[in-house]
Amino acid sequence: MSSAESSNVSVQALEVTAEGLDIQAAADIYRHHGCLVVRGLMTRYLTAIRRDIDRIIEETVAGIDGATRVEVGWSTPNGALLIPAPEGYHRDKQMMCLPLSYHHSAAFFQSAFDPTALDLVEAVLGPNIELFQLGQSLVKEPVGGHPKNLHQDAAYFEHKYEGPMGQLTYVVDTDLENGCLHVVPGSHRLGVLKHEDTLSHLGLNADEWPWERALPIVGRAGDAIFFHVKCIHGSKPNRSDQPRPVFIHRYRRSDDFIVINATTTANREEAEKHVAEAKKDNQLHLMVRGFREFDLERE
Ligand SMILES: O=C(O)CCC(=O)C(=O)O
Repeated sequence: MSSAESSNVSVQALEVTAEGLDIQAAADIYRHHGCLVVRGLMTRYLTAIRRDIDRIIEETVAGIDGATRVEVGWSTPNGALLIPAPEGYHRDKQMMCLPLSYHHSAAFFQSAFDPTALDLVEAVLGPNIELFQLGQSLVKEPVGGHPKNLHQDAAYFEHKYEGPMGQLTYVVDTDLENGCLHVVPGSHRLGVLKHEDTLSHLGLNADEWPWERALPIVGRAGDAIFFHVKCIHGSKPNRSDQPRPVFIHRYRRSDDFIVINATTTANREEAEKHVAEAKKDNQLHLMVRGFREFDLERE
């Protein structure tokens, strides 16, 4: 194992509780390990967000027959992303990404402004922070819903500076049976690794990066896991009889921007040729803290 990984890190070393949170201590854990678990951080938003996720799941199921082919699967009319279902499943397609976004759900948008979460993000990224993209929700369907192979988000969106700080929240109690997140503490110091095309899109080579190299984070609904854009993470299939949804906010420095955007090895290879052309100009997102100064270079 590389020296950048801390093979003996326990979940206890990564976790804090939202109540009475010591922001600087939490930020230190994040900086050191590239990941941090804040127990109970998002509990107060759950009922409303769960209601909206359930509505989107209903809309998505109703739209599956009208789904059209896209590069990495199928898209339903409401914008959900589907991938091939596991063998023996009652449909040929399963849900992966739900169109839960700041355009769709006020409850979800409000939760992106959680003051404690933003204090923590500010302690790591500095005073001027924007939302990266429009938020995300992933659902694993019951009885074998997709695994997300170990990967770094930087394989999908590599940034000029620090990159986004992700915050993934469990919407239901999540454990080894229904597909809890696994993280590799310290892996954010490994640089961007070579990824392969897998069923769940870009992923690390499974022989080189077996699940045993990662630490499972079992948690309650409302627990939030912060992870660095280069922190290796992923989750196993959902073997329970209920869906396993999560939602994700991503925050970045207001001057940061994508230099490589990819979903497959082929389009990543192409994007790598254009790094020098990347600019902030068309990547202004919504500010959640601080101020964006006028920048003539950008305009
Ligand atoms: O749904 C999950 O558990 C994994 C989410 C994830 O890995 C990602 O969004 O990058």
